[in-house]
This record gives sequence, structure tokens and C-alpha cells, in this order.
Amino acid sequence: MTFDFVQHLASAAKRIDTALEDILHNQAGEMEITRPARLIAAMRHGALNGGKRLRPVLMMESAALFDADPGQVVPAACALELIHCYSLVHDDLPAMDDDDLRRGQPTVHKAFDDATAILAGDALLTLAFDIIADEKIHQDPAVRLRLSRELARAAGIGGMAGGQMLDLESEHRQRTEAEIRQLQAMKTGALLRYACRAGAILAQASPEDVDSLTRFGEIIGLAFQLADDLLDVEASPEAMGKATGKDAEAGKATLVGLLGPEKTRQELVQLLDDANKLLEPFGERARVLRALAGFIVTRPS
Ligand code: GRG
Repeated sequence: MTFDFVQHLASAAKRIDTALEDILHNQAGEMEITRPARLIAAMRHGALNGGKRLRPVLMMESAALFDADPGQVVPAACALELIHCYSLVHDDLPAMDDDDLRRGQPTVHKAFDDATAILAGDALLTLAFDIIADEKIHQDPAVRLRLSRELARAAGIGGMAGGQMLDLESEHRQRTEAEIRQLQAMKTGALLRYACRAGAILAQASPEDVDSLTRFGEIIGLAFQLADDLLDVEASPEAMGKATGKDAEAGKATLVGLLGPEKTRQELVQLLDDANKLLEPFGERARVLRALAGFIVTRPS
């Protein structure tokens, strides 16, 4: 029987959607005064609106290489997705990207208001750490602590939030190629890296295997960003500021702006090759991760 990756991705995403639905349902307390319904509704709007669920699926597949218990991995994967959703809710705010639509629907601040969107993002972020601290994630508190600390670092000043700040500052200053690579590894790469690394940590894989999955995540993180930038340029070529390395529309630094589409495509081919080499020792067990890497490089949107 041939392996249907698209079907597999859809059913893994559905599994995450169902688990996220449960988690957010359980946030609604009986007393409106302690659990404001409007905030829960805004959190649901930001988290249950049809994302691809790439990060949780990467975590589940990394953990599956080492036979982890899905009952532990799914909540950890949901925690990561909640952080991703929070970042999108805040990124869409007028003070940042000022977007009206996300995943084809009104952004949280459009459907509610700015203050509610800020609070919904805050509550999604903090809920993620509540989940990671729960015994369901792992019986060993040292594993939960490690997952929690690494998640804080991936999302915080040395990771996504720091990368977003550097990106915002790029509107006012020229970036070198090395600087753009660094800020993108922080802004988008850190959560993708964490997805793969945390799967291996949760499964208590050997340090060598944790390192391999970490490197795989780093490569996937860079490939994801390059593919995203290429999609933007293909959608509106005038957005490419070759001379400045900036996406002219958003004023943000991009590698495709600096290197040009052709070199970017060549780098993507090389990255996919590197990613596949890292998966070789896992043979057939890594077929979904292999397909995911290919999907990230060639995805249509
Ligand atoms: C606000 C702290 C803070 C950080 C925001 C991730 C981020 C940092 C901003 C998003 C800006 C953006 C559109 C970056 C391009 C890469 C990216 C993260 C795309 C969205 O991720 P997907 O494609 O989205 O996985 P879905 O909707 O499928 O979850």
C-alpha cells in the first residue's frame, strides 16, 4: 500500500485540533467572573481556525521515531501550537503587522478588539506552560522541567520574541546576510527546532539522536522561512527589494531579497538533501518526517 502523506498530515492535524478543542473547552469555568467568556472565545478564535499544525506534527513524528507514548506527546505538541498561535495573534496586531485576515478569517483583534487580542495571546502563551508542567506530559519532573525551560528559551528573548524585535528593527537599518540568517533562526526557526528536539527529549532518545533531530529542526526552520519568502516574492515580485535585502511591503529583512530567487531555490534543494541525510539512520520510520521536509520546501501556501 502506498503512503498518502497529505491524508496523513490531515489526520494528524485533526488529532491536534481535537486535543486543542478539549484543552480550550476545559478552560471555560462555570463562573463567568473567574473565566471571562469573551477571552475564551478570543483564544478559541486564535487557536482553532485551521492552521496546518506543522509544529505539533513535527513533534509527534520526531517522538514517534523513538516509540514515545502519543498520550504524552499530543499535549506537549498542543502546548507548542498554542505558543505559535499566540505569536500569530500578536503579530497581526496594528502595532506589528496590522493584518485583517489570518488563515482566511478575521484576525483576533478584528473579530474582537486590540486589548482582547493582546490578552488572548498572553493567555495562550501561559496556558502552554501550564500544560507542559502537567504530569500527563511525563512522569519524570526533570523531563518536564527541561521541556519547559527549552520552550521558554525558544519562545523568548533568545528565540521567537527576540527575533521578532530584530525583524521590526530591520525596518530602520540594513542587515547583513549573517544577521538575517540569525534573526530568522530566532523568529521562525526556534519553534520548529524545538518541535523536533522536544519530540526526541520527550521520548528520552540518546543525546546523539537529540542532536540529530535538533539539527534536522534547524534545517527545516531555515527551509520553512526561505520557502515562505519565495512564496511572497512569487505572489508579488515588486515586494523584493534586491538591493536592500528587504521585503519592500513589510520593510522586513529577507534572504530572498538579498540572494535572489534562483540562489534561494538552490539553497532549498541543498537543505532538503541535508535534512534527508540526517534521517537516513532512521530508515522507513522517518518516512513522514522526510515527506514533511519535502512539503515544507515545496508547499503551495
Ligand atoms: C509576536 C512574539 C511574536 C512573534 C511573532 C512567528 C512570528 C513571530 C510572526 C509571524 C510572521 C510570519 C507570517 C512569518 C512567516 C513564517 C510563519 C511563522 C508563517 C506562519 O506559520 P504557518 O505557515 O502557519 O505554520 P499556520 O497558519 O499553518 O499555523
